[in-house]
Amino acid sequence: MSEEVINNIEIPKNLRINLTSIPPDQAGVPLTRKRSEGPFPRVPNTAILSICKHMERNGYPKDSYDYYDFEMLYPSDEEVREYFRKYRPHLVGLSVPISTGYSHVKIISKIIREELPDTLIVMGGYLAGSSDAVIKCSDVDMTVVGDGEIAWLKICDLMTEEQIAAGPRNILDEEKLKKNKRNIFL
Ligand code: B12
Repeated sequence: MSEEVINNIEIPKNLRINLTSIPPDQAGVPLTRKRSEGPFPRVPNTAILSICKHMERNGYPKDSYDYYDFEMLYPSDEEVREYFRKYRPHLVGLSVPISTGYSHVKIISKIIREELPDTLIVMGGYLAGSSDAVIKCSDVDMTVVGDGEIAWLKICDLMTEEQIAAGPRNILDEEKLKKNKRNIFL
């Protein structure tokens, strides 16, 4: 069991975290042109860049997470399924900067849940203003409202080797959450 120890937090070597950008377009409506064909350079999802930087600052190595730029790539449902089937993240963070991304959240979270029943799916961004609807009507497990860097890091820190073995979604167990000293609710 070789683990890196940085700032008293043991980061499992096999930890796989995914961050996915969700676009504002309605799911099922094809794009009129590729994102790369637009007249202006495209800025990647700033929230994900900021969250990744925060993880990096706190000792998470680059090979512990992957940024899936769904917004840029605009893959088909089958390609999304293939990506998650191959990468098999323990923790997924969907970033929805514009609330109209809801239809994509429903579809993508369903695909992830079908492929990875034990994976914890978290959602952040402006759509978190409608957290009740998201939690009730999609396969998202948990939402983060407001700035996400600190909350996200706390969720990542919960992904210990034991937690991964027990199933990352097990942290949703109320009793375990109460016992957990690193409270994720800010
Ligand atoms: C910069 C910006 C843009 C840039 C985006 C650059 C980029 N690619 O990221 C550009 C100019 C491209 C843009 C375009 C648009 N934008 Co804009 N934009 C903003 C602005 C001014 C700042 C957003 C930002 O980058 N913040 C800095 C980052 C670091 O923080 P953040 O995005 O807030 O994310 C934090 C949290 O939300 C959370 N979080 C986010 N994702 C996740 C994921 C996880 C897992 C977790 C845990 C947390 C988390 O943590 C993050 C870090 O603290 C906001 C207004 C504002 N002041 O917030 C409007 C805003 C987001 N935009 C808005 C809109 C409507 C649009 C457009 C639809 C406009 C249009 N008609 O074309 C387009 C859509 C473009 C697109 N493809 O998504 C609205 C969204 C309204 C809503 N409630 O849905 C906002 C709120 C402005 C407004 N008040 O109307 N935008």
